[in-house]
Amino acid sequence: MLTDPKTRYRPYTHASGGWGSAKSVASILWQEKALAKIGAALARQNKPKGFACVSCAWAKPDDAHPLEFCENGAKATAWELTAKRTPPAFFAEHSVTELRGWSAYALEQHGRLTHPLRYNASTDRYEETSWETAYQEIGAGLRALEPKEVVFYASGRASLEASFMYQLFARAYGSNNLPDSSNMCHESTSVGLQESIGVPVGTVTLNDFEHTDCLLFFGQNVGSNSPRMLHQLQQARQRDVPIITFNPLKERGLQEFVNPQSPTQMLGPESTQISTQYHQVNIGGDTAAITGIAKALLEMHDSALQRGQPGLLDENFIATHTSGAESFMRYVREQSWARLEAVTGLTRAAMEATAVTYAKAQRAMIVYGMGLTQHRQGVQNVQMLVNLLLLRGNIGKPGAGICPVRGHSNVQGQRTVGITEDPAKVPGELIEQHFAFSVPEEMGTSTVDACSGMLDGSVRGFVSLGGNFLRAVPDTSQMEPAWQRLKLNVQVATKLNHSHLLPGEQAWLLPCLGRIEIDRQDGIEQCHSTEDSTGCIHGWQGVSEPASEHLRSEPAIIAGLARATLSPQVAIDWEAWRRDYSLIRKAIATIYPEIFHDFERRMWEPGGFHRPLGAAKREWATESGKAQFVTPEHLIADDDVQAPYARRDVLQLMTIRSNDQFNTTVYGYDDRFRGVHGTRSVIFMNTDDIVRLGLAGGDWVDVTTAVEPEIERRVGPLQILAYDIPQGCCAAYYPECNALVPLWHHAERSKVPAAKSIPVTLSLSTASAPGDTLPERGRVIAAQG
Ligand SMILES: Nc1nc2c(c(=O)[nH]1)N[C@H]1C(S)=C(S)[C@@H](COP(=O)(O)OP(=O)(O)OC[C@H]3O[C@@H](n4cnc5c(=O)[nH]c(N)nc54)[C@H](O)[C@@H]3O)O[C@H]1N2
Ligand SMILES: Nc1nc2c(c(=O)[nH]1)N[C@H]1C(S)=C(S)[C@@H](COP(=O)(O)OP(=O)(O)OC[C@H]3O[C@@H](n4cnc5c(=O)[nH]c(N)nc54)[C@H](O)[C@@H]3O)O[C@H]1N2
Ligand SMILES: [Mo]
Repeated sequence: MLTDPKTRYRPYTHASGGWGSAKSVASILWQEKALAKIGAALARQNKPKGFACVSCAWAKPDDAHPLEFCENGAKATAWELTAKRTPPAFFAEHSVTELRGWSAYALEQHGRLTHPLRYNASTDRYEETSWETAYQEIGAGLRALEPKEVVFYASGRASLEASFMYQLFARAYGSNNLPDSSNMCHESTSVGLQESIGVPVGTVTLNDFEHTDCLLFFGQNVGSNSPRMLHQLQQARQRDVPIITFNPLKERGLQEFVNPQSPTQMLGPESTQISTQYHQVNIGGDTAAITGIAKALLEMHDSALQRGQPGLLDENFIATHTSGAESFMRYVREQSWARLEAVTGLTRAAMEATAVTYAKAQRAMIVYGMGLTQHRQGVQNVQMLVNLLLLRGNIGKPGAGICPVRGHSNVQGQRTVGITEDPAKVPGELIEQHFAFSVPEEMGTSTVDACSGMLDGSVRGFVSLGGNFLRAVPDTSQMEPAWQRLKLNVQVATKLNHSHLLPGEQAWLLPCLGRIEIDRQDGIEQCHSTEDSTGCIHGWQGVSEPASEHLRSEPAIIAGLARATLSPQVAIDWEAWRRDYSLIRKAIATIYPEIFHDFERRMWEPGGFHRPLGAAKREWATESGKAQFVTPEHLIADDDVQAPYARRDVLQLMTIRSNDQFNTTVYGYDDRFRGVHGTRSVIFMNTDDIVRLGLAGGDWVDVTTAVEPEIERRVGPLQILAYDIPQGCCAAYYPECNALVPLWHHAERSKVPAAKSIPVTLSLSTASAPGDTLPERGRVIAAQG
């Protein structure tokens, strides 16, 4: 909680990147006390024979910059290479109950875990154990449970090698319960794109950024979450390519950028303007906004034809390559401008302006993120983007296409090599043929299903390959007691987090090597691979000495668990794979030959090798054999919000990331780009809403979920910050606000929790405000311009 007298709000008027970024990196390097080591590592980040950044999944260029990293990648590196340690002696001093009261920041700042630990309920402490004892006890524990009672979660970082082993382990054990962080993230993409264009991933590569002549940007905060992409955006802007952004917030990274790695830009007065049009759409207003753009496009098309000029739709492409266009266009024409304006909060002129720019472009791309996927209609949002692209044939040609920005650095790759709850998505026959076990037929659990299973008692065991499940999922106050009822909880992790601190009957904490660390097996250095957001697969290798000699690599830990759990009939020589990862890659290539043939050589190609994507070549692996226009069923992304919407005191809350966090990892309490310093206990609000609700900027409020009142979901106190955000919308930080998201409030079909549109009400807090010393307390904080 915030007691820091340095807490303050100061609008950030500089460009993203620039000196602010350099300063922020310097301060974290200093804080982690390992300057030389981290500096040396950074020089090899995202480089051939270096390591792939542990932060985001953005693509790595083939001609890497001498310092191919960003502010947040540098922070992530420093976080992993910190000189601080959390050894067994630390746990002897602090009980688990005590540690539970620590902040996420304090836990992770304590440094890297060093030894395998087992929870002892009688002392309420984690105690050192040996690796072999841990494997044997966990193996016995898993064998004592029914396979369908156990969930195998993965957080999206582990390499292709570790991930492939992990899903085989789970399936050979008998479970398809393989959710990963993608279930809370881009699963709406995987479902939506698969149905619309026959691939579950984006179609563009870095090369397309060089050829595009229009970029539309929806619900992604590039400056904080994928800053290396700013280089591509800056280059596009230097070619005068328009960038049109739809986002309720005016994110700094989408406004201006100074490349912190360019001396001339750092010293000169020039920054690059990123967005040429910026539309502050209402939360959940994207489907309506795209409908409006499409409507304007159709109107322009019609009038061009009437004037005897060529139309603006790519009619040839639509006729040859698509299906469903008629119904979609009918829907679009039927929507009234008045309704579209009301739902989007944008003017007709704004939607028309976008259509005019879009219609001029021969090659257009759409980039998007969590602002679209984390809604009740997240899948539909994604499909609307595709609809807009299809109208002008913008898929399957250079400089055009769809670009979901994935989160975790290998989240896309984990799915590619079989981490999915859906057995239909893995080549069961090949697995059976080569490894002598059959893939279970029953559908496994998504993240949301795994949570429901914990709540109803049907899930009793949990194995976690990284991540912080308990803090990442919705409904914190329901999930915490359920988590404690688990019989068996196994966490493979690098640092301590709250998922480790509500242990059930039996719990283990298995510390692993981080990606930046040298992975030696029997004295020989191993390499790994990952797939980035653009479907490129790269090899990489750790460069730093491990944080402790007792750490094991993720493949080694999975091999140890598998040996101790599975029957010897499974024809996998886990020990051989552990000793030599090239054997794992060989097995991956055997099971997925189309993507991974000649894997060992191609992973070292500059920029990685690209997986084959039918849609990029206009081959549509969809039900109709064509790219599919999907007519929306709802104009608003959230019907839950609609029901109580009539109540004027209900606001729509989006949970967002600060510039100083990586998911549940809090690096610090500043959100520099949004001008917030020293605190995360804020709620960003529109000035008119503040006044209308009888509140004042600086007030401390409790936030309550406005649906399903039988269950009280409340977070607070948070301090009101008057901010430039559309009326009726508000924002606060994830994961602190996860307690407000009901578990059932998730996207249809993809089951991604609808973390970007939670109906909430506010009340003045009765709790004593945590920030009595705040200079701003009690006075209206000026709205950001
Ligand atoms: N430094 C850093 N990098 C990260 C992460 C991190 O936490 N820190 N996390 C990683 C992960 S796992 C992921 S998934 C990505 C997440 O990266 P993003 O996809 O950028 O996700 P968020 O930060 O949640 O922000 C989403 C953006 O959507 C906007 N938004 C919210 N609701 C709506 C809406 O209804 N419509 C529109 N148009 N916009 C909306 C918000 O204002 C915000 O700018 O980043 C990855 N990279
Ligand atoms: N309300 C709300 N909820 C959300 C979101 C939101 O926007 N709003 N975003 C969702 C999204 S997009 C995502 S991806 C999820 C994130 O969910 P997770 O991926 O589960 O969470 P992280 O915070 O990334 O996990 C951090 C932990 O991973 C461990 N770790 C770090 N590096 C390694 C490693 O190399 N190996 C291993 N084994 N462990 C490691 C550390 O112990 C660290 O504490 O949260 C989701 N939840
Ligand atoms: Mo994510």
